[in-house]
Amino acid sequence: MDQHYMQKALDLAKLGWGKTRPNPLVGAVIVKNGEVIAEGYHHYYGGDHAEVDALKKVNFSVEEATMYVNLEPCSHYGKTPPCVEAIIKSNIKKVVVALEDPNPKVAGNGIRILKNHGIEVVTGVLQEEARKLNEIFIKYILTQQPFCILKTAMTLDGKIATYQGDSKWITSEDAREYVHHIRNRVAGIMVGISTVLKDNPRLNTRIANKEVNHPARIIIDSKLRVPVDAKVIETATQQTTIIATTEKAPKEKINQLQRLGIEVMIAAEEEGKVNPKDIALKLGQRGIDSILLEGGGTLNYSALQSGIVDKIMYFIAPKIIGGRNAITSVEGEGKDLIKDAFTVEDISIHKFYRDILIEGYVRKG
Ligand code: AOF
Ligand code: ZN
Repeated sequence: MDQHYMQKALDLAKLGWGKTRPNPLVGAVIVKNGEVIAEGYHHYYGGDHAEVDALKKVNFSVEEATMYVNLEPCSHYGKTPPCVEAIIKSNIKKVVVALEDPNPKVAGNGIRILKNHGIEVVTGVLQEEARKLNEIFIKYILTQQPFCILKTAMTLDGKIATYQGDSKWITSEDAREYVHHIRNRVAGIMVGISTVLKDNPRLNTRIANKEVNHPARIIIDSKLRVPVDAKVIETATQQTTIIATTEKAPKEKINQLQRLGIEVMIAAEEEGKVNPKDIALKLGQRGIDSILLEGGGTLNYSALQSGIVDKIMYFIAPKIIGGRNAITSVEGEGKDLIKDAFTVEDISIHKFYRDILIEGYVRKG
């Protein structure tokens, strides 16, 4: 039953997708005599924490009740008072926690304080699910660097476009719709300038009948070739647009873009190109906790090579197009030997209509 109620807490937490950043997704369920008596979740950044949201819903005693929460209750004064205080005051009997809070301000203190006040605490229920749900929060609170997801859509033979550059569409509508759910969850979406020149994309979130989060658009453009009539520039007043370039970019173009509402970020240079590691650091400082990298093959390779990629999402369509000049999902120089390959671990496979999604985590170090 513990797992059942914790799953409920995880599902409630997901209602906050796209709204709590850079704070975690947290859900809480209060159970008494085998019955759920209250549910709560963290609705938006700065709002009540899940535990307090749930406690506010009960108008009778929670003595003898158990709270299920997917993250350790906090013990610090932040935007709100510590949840452990509210829990202790409620006289709740037991708290079941999925994951210890990685936030150095909490990190085990919440659990310790609850135990010191005679509350029974059980930890580790659905821990792995809880860790995955908050993988962005965990990386960002510990490193101040964004969690980076490389997403690509390719054919069975690994191509992301035909030799003529045609790429519409490789995957089916179901898979493409899911990408908009991912965009809804991240702070930034990153592409290379060639994608802007070729596809003139909007890089926003489109989900029917839903209020969505539009991630900041991050365009890697070392020579500042972006045309001022590109869709991403024309809509810069409606959706944050960041262009990452180098010292060598022409000053007048920088000024012109800034006047149009673009944030120009100057990053360190590496062989004439923007250094992905440096841009990730600067984006982290700028408050961007997560990036969906939808770059072409060249940007994908340099991002992998620089070590900024945490997770991959490969959508694979059952199509074969061939062509030695058709670009693949990762280009660049490439590795000399198989033993040097980027290794992806903790793989999971999902199906979207006839397409397959392979997800996994890039091994570091
Ligand atoms: C949340 N929502 O439901 C829980 C959180 O910025 P503050 O003051 O709201 O505190 C944020 C920290 O509180 C967060 O980093 C995490 O350690 C802890 N728990 N945060 O935003 C919640 N339970
Ligand atoms: Zn709290």
